[in-house]
Amino acid sequence: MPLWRAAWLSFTLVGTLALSGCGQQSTLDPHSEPARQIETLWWVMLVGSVIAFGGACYLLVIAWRRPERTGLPVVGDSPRAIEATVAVFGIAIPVVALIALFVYSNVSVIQATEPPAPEETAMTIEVTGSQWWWQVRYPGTPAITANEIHIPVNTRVNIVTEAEDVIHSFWIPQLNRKVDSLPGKPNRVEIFADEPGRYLGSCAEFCGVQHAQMDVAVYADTPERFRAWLDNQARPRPTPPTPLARKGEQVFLSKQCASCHTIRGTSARGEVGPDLTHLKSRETLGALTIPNRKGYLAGWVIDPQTMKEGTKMPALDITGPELQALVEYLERLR
Ligand code: HEC
Ligand SMILES: [Cu+2]
Repeated sequence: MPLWRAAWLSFTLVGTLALSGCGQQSTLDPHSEPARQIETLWWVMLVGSVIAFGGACYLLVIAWRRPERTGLPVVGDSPRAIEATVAVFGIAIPVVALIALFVYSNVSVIQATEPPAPEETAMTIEVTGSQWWWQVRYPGTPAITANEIHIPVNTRVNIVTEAEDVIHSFWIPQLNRKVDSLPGKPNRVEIFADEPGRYLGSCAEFCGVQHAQMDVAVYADTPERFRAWLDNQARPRPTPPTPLARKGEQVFLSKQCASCHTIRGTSARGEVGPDLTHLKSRETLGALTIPNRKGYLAGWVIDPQTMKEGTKMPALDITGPELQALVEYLERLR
């Protein structure tokens, strides 16, 4: 294969691989100042490594095409010149480059992405990772939800993250750096979004079978929408409006559901699974695994293990009419 074809083929392959990493969870589409700093660092490192790699490839190609030639191009073959070249390219340039990168990333990027003092941010949200979902609390209000974090747009928000069981990691690439969620040791990160929208993240530390389906979404809303959302989340569950929904609540409270889930306004106080008080206000179920629509919800309740294999919610013995009532009830939890 001629050289140019080999070069073109590898360029295409590498390009395809690189682009397949692009999507919504991209560091290269930043929506906050810290995320922009991280993006700049990414480009600086890419350009630097392309120059270094390109130089090395150039020398290899020269050596390969002119095997009969002795010494180095330009430098020639005097031993002193060769030693000096090795010293410059093998020691001086790498040392300078690494020190420069160290100083730049530590002084500039790490500082910029460091969490500010909590009193400098408008609000705090507590995010706790469990196998395999995220609990989201708004301290100072009774609001508790799961996997879908709402924040006001253009507002600095202090995230305090911990884990319930094993180590997880919280990362919204478009908004800021990654922080580990550790059992018993809270970590903080600021999130800020400069535009309304949905910003996706995933658990970024392997944490067991369903690590790959432990996603999280940040919704940046206008301040009014956010206020309305939070006020609603803080309320107890809406009273079941129909007889079937009332029956559903009875089923929920008499089955094991209530020992794992909380529904504020009822006697259900379980803390193993997500708070379901306003379940229907979420767009997804099972940490963004399935859409929150009636059919999926019924499927989840009757057979969670098929929807998300290994999930900590067991399949319970539920009859058809009980399932119907349960779904009617859960669908009303807005
Ligand atoms: C042993 C504890 C346990 C029991 C019992 C249990 N669940 Fe769950 N449930 C969980 C856990 C844990 C999750 C989170 C699963 C995940 O995302 O991996 C969950 C998730 C859910 C969700 C999705 C919530 C969301 O926002 O993603 C619904 C709905 C739900 N359970 C309803 C029920 C109902 C109805 C019952 C009773 C028939 C029930 N659960 C019984 C532990 C339990
Ligand atoms: Cu994980």
